[in-house]
Formats: sequence, C-alpha cells, structure tokens
Amino acid sequence: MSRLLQAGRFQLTLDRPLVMGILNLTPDSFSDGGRHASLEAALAHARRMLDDGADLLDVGGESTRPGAVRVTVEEELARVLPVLRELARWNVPLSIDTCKTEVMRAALELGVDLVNDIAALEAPGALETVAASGAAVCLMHKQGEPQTMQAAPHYDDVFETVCAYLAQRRESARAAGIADARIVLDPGFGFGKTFEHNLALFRRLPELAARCAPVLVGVSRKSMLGRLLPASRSAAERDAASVAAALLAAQAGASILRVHAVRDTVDAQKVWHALAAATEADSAHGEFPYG
Ligand code: 9MG
Repeated sequence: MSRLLQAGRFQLTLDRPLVMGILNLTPDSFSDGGRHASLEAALAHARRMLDDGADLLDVGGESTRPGAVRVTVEEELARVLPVLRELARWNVPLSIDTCKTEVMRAALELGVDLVNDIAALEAPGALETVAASGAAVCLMHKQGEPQTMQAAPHYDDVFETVCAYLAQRRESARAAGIADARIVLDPGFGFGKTFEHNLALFRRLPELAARCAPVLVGVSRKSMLGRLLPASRSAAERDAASVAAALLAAQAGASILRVHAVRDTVDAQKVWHALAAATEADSAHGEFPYG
C-alpha cells in the first residue's frame, strides 16, 4: 500500500524519495549568495527546479547556516511573501522554511503546503498554528542555535539523543492535533553536530528511517561533505558529492531529499530505480515511478 504525506492541497506519495528543491531568498545564503534577490530571478530558479523534476519547493528567507545572523520577522516576510504569492498560483507543492510563527501563519494563509521548521515547532504558537492548517510539517533536530551551534557540539550518544528528541516532538505535534500523515522528521545534519556526529547519524540512517519515518535528509552542499573534498572547493562545488550523499540517503530509506542540484539528484534517483531498486512486482508490471 502507498504511504502518503498529507500536505495542504496535495497528497504526496512516498513510494519513491521526493526531491525538495531549495529556493534561498537570503542575500547571505551559503550557496546562492543573493543571486535570487529579485522576484524574477527567484521565480526563474523555481521554474527551473520544477522542470528538472523537483517534487516540491522549499522557500526560505533566513539563513540557518552556522554563524548566520538572524533577521527580523518583517525582513523575512519581505523576502518570502512576494515569491510565495506568485508560486501559490503555480499549483505545485510549496514548503516554507522558517522557525518564526508569524512567518508560518502568513505563508499558510497564502496556501503553503508544508512548514519546514529547523526548531521543530518549539516557538510559542507554532504547534497551534500548524495544527490549525492542513499543512504538513518537518520537525528537525538541532543542538543550540545556528549562531553558535558549531562551537562545541556534545552528545553522549548522538543517535539516541536525536531519535528521542524527534519522538518527543512528534508526540507534541500529535497532541496538538497534527495527524501522523502530516508529520516528517529530520535528524538535522550539520545543526549542532561535528563531522563525526554527522557521520554516525548518516551511517545509521536505515535504523533512523525505520524509527522516525518518513524522514527528510538535508546534506546538500554542507560542510560535512566539504570535509571529504579538497579544501579549495566552495559550497557550490560540492554538488557531485551532494548527489552521491542524496542517493545513499535514499537507499537508506529517506523519504524526502532537500537539495540544491535538483536535476542531477533526480537523474541519479532515476538510474538507481531503473538499474537496482525495482521490485519484482514493479518489473512484472513495467512500473517506473518517474515521469
Ligand atoms: C533549512 N534547512 C537547512 N538545512 C536543513 C536540513 O538539513 N533539514 C531541513 N529540514 N531544513 C534545513
């Protein structure tokens, strides 16, 4: 039977990993560096990601990379609302990447289908705001805040700590009235975690995906991949590494892949499904879960 994610206007089938394209509207974004500052450029980038096979778009107006400076509610709204207003007319699944309740509320009013919250709805009013909508939510683990989280991350057992936190936040979401079919969990690669913590989590993704399904994985262009490449590489030059990591995450059971390089990620998933992942039943019916 198909697993479904109830996300606002859409029921998304989780039979294959969904590809979430990142649309950063932050001038200080680690990957896009203000290139999408204008509405037209942002929409063109969104269109390109959809043409390349993105299943949903994640729109964010505040950088969450380590050390990033926080922005006000007003500034974040000014960055995301004009873009969301346009995208809401395209009839494609939309996610808002925010941890601010006011931004969630405004985005949900425009029809956004998923709230991607790196603070797992811990802000006052956030649980109730999402519960009152029909949107899905991604609840992510982090230790500390983006401004200081990489100073000295520490865990006795990173895997158990992350699983316990996600289970506890899922319970809070359920208690607030958010059905399981609307909840996605995320271990939060790079959020208050050393390279070794990230590696330990990634290597146990099959277990994590079994305990926390459906799971979203975001490793695209992150420093944990940079550590494996020549130091001279910029974040934007980590796409091949990101595609490889996304493919491994998918094979380990991830349901949603949050990525910059949509086209290459989709290509890699297609090749995997065609060459290796088709079940006997799929083969017998000639089914291929990509258009
Ligand atoms: C906004 N953002 C940056 N990295 C992320 C990740 O790994 N997961 C989620 N859900 N959001 C992220």
